[in-house]
Amino acid sequence: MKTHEASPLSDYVEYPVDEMLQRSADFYENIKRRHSIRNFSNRPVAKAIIENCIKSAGTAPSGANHQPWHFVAIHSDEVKKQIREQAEIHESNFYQGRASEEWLDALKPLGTDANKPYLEHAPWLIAVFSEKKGGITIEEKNTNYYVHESVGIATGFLINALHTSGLVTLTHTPKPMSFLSKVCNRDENSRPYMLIIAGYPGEDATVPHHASTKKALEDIATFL
Ligand code: IYR
Repeated sequence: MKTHEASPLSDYVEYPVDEMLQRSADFYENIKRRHSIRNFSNRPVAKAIIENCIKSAGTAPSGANHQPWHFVAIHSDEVKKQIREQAEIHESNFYQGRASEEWLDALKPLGTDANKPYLEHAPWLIAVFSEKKGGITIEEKNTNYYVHESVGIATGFLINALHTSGLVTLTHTPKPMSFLSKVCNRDENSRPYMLIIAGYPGEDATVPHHASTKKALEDIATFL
């Protein structure tokens, strides 16, 4: 039977209210400069930066603190090539018929297609996996809770960390994604969740107008 033990909160930092207001405004100004980029430079990015970003993702809250995630950071040209090949096969099927007309219509303003050169050009691909079974240590194989929610939050932390470090990102969800398990040597307990592409923007990187149209506060929030 596990027991409850706790230490006093010692690393909380309280800011004066004015500073808090300024910090919240600054955070918004910074995070709204994050865009999904589909044109990457092949400039290298140090592994240590990616390690720090993944460590940040690993601090996310999760069901029973089981941390039901695994990140495969891919730098190898050979592995990137395999991922591009596989993803493009699936994406071709998607764009040539598997996707509904409505879906393809929704994607038109983003200008996406089945070609995914960034999967080879970008210095880093981070495949995010969710773990069906686990626990507080890596050896455990207990039930994980709120897996999707937990991995979603960790992925958000990861994207924020990469952006804050000065990199651009793309959240990519090839459909189906199961090939990622094989390419990344994950077992059947691991389910591919998302692929994050990270690096410097290419010189001709663009932001689709459609993607920068954000809903107003009144449209996304209700204060009671
Ligand atoms: N996976 C495809 C299609 C795609 C789907 C959605 I929803 C997007 O927001 C963007 C793309 C692709 O990557 O092209």
